[in-house]
This record gives sequence, structure tokens and C-alpha cells, in this order.
Amino acid sequence: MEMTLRWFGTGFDTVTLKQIRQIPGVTGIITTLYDTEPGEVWSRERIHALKEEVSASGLHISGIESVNIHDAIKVGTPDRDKYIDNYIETLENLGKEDIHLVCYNFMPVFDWTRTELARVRPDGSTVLAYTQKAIDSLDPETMFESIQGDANGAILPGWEPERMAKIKELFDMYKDVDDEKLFANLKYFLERIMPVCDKYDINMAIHPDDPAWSVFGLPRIIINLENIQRMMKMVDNPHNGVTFCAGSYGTNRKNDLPTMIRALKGRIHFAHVRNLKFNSDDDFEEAAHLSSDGSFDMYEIMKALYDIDFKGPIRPDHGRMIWDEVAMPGYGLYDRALGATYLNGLWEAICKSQR
Ligand code: CS2
Ligand code: MN
Repeated sequence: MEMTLRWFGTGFDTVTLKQIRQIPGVTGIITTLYDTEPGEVWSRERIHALKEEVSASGLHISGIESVNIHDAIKVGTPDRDKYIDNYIETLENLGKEDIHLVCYNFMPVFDWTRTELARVRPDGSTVLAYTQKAIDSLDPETMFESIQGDANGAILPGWEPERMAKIKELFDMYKDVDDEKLFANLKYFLERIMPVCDKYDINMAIHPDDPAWSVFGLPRIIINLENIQRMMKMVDNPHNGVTFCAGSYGTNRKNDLPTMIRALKGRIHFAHVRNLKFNSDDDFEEAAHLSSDGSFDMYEIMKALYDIDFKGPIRPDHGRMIWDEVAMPGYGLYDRALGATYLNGLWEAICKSQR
């Protein structure tokens, strides 16, 4: 595996490449063109400039998270082909710039959903948290307003104010889309993009829905092993793979993470590893990466990745806000650096004990 960190780009991220370069063992960057809209073509020039900027810091781009999917593709409207053509052009430009990993998600309307962005933990750190009770008593608009104040001025991925302004329209677009329709639209999209992925050896790594169940009545399909296997079978190509996000699949306590990892051998192209602390089945908060701070056995997760001979990029996921840092919730420097170091420590110990 290669240890990486997510970076949102100059002007969007409070963390600098220089700082990331100083986290021991982190060599790769997972990044994006944060100011592009879903459906827009990424020009080769901009991708090239991003690559140069990252290399100048002594790091390199290990993958893109995310090239977002336009709602027309997820809904399957008549104009979807135009947006898929654009997506293909973006993939082509990434391939020509020697980038071979693309993380994306197929979640309707929102990316991840949390009901609090700054819940205070016993140690005084603040974290993202979720309670089903809050979801059930709010509508999405009110929820956005209630959490926005804790965003530290950052634009949260998938929760851009321009999108939130059109939220009613968006919900309306999805009113006839159920799980089956969403699967069919994902299949259509994947079938169209696989030829360009084959040509440039681009691994597509779908990110799970977070939380791994339906929210606000919207369909959600990338939530468990059965559905991922269905997705991989319906377009059976090694480039059609997954981002194994422990914190997202782990929201559903029925998902046995190490077992899932073993079952997905060969098709995990990217790993997000983080820990959650459950207060009840539908109230959880994001803990430090350390096993004993949360509910997951992080050793078992890393061991499963080792056992399947995982070679791709891995990154710590959301970190807590600690040491008075002010950053995008989940994406500060300090706790993610601790997370990367801890995961590297587990990995070294696993490798050496297997000799
Ligand atoms: C990420 C997701 O911050 C997060 O929760 O894991 O936003 C992820 O980047 C997207 O869903 C991938 O498209
Ligand atoms: Mn993730």
C-alpha cells in the first residue's frame, strides 16, 4: 500500500503540501479540481498544472477524489449522454497525464450526511457525528442551515451552497428513482466509460454511501457486500472497483469490515481507513483512528488489507479537530497526520510479524 493524504488544492485547503510532505511515510496526494462542477470537462492543461504543483513539493498525485457525477447521469435523464461524454473526456485527459485512479460516488443529492460537524468528545476534540433522530426530525434544508455554522468557513464536498439552493429541484428530479433504477443508471454509466478505462488503465473506485442506508427517503445502493458484488458483476471488468471506506461501510453495524475486505480481493483500488464510536446503533461519532478510541478493530482492518495483498493508495479519513486547529471539518492536518502515522505503524508491525 501507499500512504496518502487528501488535499483539496491551493485556495481551498488550509493544509499545505509542504506540511503534508513532513508527515512521515506519506508520499502520495489524493486531490481534485475543487472548483469544477459535476459534468464539466477537466482540461489537460489544468490537470497538468495540478500535477506540477504537487510534484514541486516532493509528492505525487496517487489518485483523484473525486470526479463527481452529474445528477443527469444518476437520474438517467435524456441528456445524460452529453455528461457521460464529458466524463469520458475528463478520464482521457487524466489518463494522458498518467493518473490511473478515480474515486467517485453514486449518492443521490448529497455526498456524506452528518447531523453535527462539531460534536465535543470527552477529550475536548470536536468531530462529525450522526443521529438518526436528528435526520428524522429535520428536512435537508434545515439540516444544512443548522450545520453550516460549524463548517469553519469551508465548503463541504457535496454540500456546496449552490447545490443547497436548488435542493427542492434536486429532490424532485429523484422522485421516480428507486434502488433498481439507480443500479440501472450506474450500469449504463459504467458500460460507457469502461472502454476509456481499459485504454488508459484507469481504476474506477466507487465510494460507499455514507451513512450506508437511505436518508431522507432517497435511494442508496453502495451500502453492503451484496450490493457491491452485484455492481461488480453487472459490469465485470477489473477497472470497475471500489473505494473501501471503513468509516462509511462501518456506519452499518451489520457490515463486517475485515470479511468484506477479504471478499473484495483484487477489486479494492483505494482504501479510506478511519474509526467510529457508536453510542447506539443509530448514533455515532467519528473517533481518533486508534482502535481503543472507537468501536472498530483497526488492526483487523489493516490485517485484512495485508492478507489480500492490497497495493493501492490508502488514506486516513476524517480526523478530529484538535490542538485548536481551524480547518474543514474532518480535514485538518493534525489528527489525520496522527491517523496516517498510526496506520503506518500497524502496517509495519503486520509486515514484520508475517516474515
Ligand atoms: C469522503 C467523501 O469526506 C468524505 O466523507 O470520504 O466525501 C468522498 O470523497 C466522496 O463520497 C467520494 O466521491
Ligand atoms: Mn471515505
